[in-house]
Amino acid sequence: HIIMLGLQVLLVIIATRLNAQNPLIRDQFTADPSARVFGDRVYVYPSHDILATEGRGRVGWFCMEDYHVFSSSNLTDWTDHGMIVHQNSVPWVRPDSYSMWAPDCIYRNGKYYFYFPTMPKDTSRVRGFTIGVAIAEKPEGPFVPQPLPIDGVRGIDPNVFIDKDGQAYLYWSQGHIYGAKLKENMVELASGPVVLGDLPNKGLKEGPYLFERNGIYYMTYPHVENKTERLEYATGNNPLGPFKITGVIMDESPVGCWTNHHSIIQFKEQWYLFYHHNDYSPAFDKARSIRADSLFFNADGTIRKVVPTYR
Ligand code: FUB
Repeated sequence: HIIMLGLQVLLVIIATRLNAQNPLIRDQFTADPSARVFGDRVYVYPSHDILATEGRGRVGWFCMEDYHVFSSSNLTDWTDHGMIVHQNSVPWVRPDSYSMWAPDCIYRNGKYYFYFPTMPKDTSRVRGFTIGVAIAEKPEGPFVPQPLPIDGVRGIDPNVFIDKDGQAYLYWSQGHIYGAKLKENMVELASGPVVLGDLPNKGLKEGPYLFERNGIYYMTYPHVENKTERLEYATGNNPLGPFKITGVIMDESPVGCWTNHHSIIQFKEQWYLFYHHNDYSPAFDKARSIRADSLFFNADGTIRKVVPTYR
């Protein structure tokens, strides 16, 4: 009896601990988590949802003015390193846009490159969203924004991948998913953008995230055909495809957050999916919270569906 009781207490503690993990950040809204392993910590670069008010953004819509970065050594205790980029600190950004949407960050040759989509003041080159870069020497900054956005890019949701041969790629979305090679300097395109045309042609696709495992390139993306986004993936032998639509990573949310946006990392031998949901704002799905769950592969390299731990 004592052993059984002890086991039950242990299970309750474990269950409480696991449940306690999501959402990851509890004192502010966060979305679109781009997770990266730098050294022995996980760094997450999310969007930072705030609530629009008259004169601050568009009421009822996404509203974001800055980015924070968070890090953890155990995926449970998170350090907020504070604000790293604000719309007012980037010379080319329209200060009244409140559109600092889903970012990404990557390490190369001693520097950290932070990519973010937002609206430019000068619409003569690009109307709508474009993508900028800020550079730091440490993952938590300070980040110095480049004076201009990346030439030749129109769209949102940047994602960067560096292949084994050192070639870097930038992906983004604008109705479809686009990809292009980046120059060694990480702030200019080295090739013209191509549409990744083998992905679903019906419904909105956005939030591309590419990773490689055992020689398979996984192009993963949120895709909405009905009401909410489903995380799907396609696989190929090359970072720019061709890709073959392969499966679903996470089903549509049954409880009404129309966006989902993710990243996938391996940390200490375990793979994880980072994503978001409107846990702390059930009535308004543009105030979101980031989450993470373990992700597993089958022997043939396909991904087992992740079932979120909604409460
Ligand atoms: O966070 C604003 C937008 O919502 C992102 O750019 C999309 O991926 C979706 O999550």
